[in-house]
Amino acid sequence: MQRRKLLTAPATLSIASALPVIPAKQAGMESLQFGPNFNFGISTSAYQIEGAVHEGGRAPSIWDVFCHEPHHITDGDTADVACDHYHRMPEDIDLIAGAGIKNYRFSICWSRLFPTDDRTPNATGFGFYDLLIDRLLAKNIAPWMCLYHWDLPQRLQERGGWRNRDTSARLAEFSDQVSRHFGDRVSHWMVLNEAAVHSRFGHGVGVHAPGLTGMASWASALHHLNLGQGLTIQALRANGVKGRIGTVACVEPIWPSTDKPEDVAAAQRLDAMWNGAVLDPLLAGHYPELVAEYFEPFCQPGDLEQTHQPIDLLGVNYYSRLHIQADPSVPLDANFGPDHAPVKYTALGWPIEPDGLPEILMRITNTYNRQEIFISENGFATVQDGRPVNGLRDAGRIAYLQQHLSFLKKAIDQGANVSGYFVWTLLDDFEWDGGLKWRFGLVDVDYETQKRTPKDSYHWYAQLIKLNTAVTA
Ligand code: GCO
Repeated sequence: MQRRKLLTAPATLSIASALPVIPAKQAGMESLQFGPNFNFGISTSAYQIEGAVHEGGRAPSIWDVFCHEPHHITDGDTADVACDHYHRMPEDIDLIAGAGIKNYRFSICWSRLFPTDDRTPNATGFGFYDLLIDRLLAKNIAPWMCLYHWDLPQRLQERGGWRNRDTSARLAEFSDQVSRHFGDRVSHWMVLNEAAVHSRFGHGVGVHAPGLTGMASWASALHHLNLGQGLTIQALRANGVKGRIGTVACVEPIWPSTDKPEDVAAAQRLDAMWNGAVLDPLLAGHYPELVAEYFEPFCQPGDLEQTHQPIDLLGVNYYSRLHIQADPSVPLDANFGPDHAPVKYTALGWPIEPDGLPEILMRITNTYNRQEIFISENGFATVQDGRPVNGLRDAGRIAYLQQHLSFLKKAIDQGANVSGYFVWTLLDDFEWDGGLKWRFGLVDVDYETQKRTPKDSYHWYAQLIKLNTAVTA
């Protein structure tokens, strides 16, 4: 996600390569003990790694169309091949197993499973995910399946996509069929990934697929995502799936850049839009007052009972705080503003703020009745052209992960009910509008040869998991 699309990067970046180098073999792991029931995992998504966009009967998604239009993606990259995971899936699962990771969150590609219409399954597509899940289970890795990570079939976009209320029912119908097929083997079901980003960036400001803009477009897309999520949770429960049911949201503390009243008010509005309008309909059955008016044209009587469903656990993607100032030239009069010094940045210009993690976890804990949470994404990108000069020696990434894990522990000590932590991500992958240049993986991918090479952080994470397992076994 390009969190800073609406502003220019800070003039002086103290980039994370300047973080203290922590030797992978020490790295202060002794303090990172999370107990016997804690789930360490790793996350990916279908569109970002699979490639093979024309194979196995797959039809285009909105992202295929968006990538092939000019000027959307850095360097004109596409995900046509990406990490070629579709052909290299066994090797990639072996990498997960090789690090001792016992939980894998992945997403499924809707237009691979139902390319032509909503009722005709594509046996080749189902076969691919059957093999994936069976291989995971054979390696004793729990499959955490995300049903929708932004790659809507283009055929549904042509009928209005998420601005069309019917797409909510289509998601539930898709999930119903998928859960009947995989319901005996999936350990955790995640309905959506980051409805805030998908609605705002894809349907509000147009920097993600399907490239739409405007407040009405954003609000209708988000409401229909929320509704589709509620209907899906009910469908999964009705099918009696074995796995636990949840969803994934990016939840970030939103701070005003200054204490000027207009900046404080702008931060409150953005918080209602970014965090509240995703969590409240699901966990409390309403929209936040500050933005409720935008949803009125789309929210029909009874909708908020449908969106308000009990979940077993909430995935929280955390990268940093958002620092916001008033800016009348953008929707909601709220734009990114200067950060609070002293803050370090990743190479993407995202602030490194591990102390924001307990802040947001305690807020969720206190607001939503101690909801069980897992960290579904947390990770660190470098930006790279060509082959890595020193990309495998990723001390900055190790430091980032370690700092976030220490603050996660603080949140647990303060009472947050957190049962897992998943790193974003296994492989360097296709990072949406950032293309192939942003490298988040624990494993380096040479896109010329598709050779995978574990970085230091991969070995560090393996060691952390081993240490936790050894102590708790
Ligand atoms: C998101 C998505 C991931 C991203 C990751 C890094 O948060 O945008 O869930 O698909 O790739 O967060 O940007």
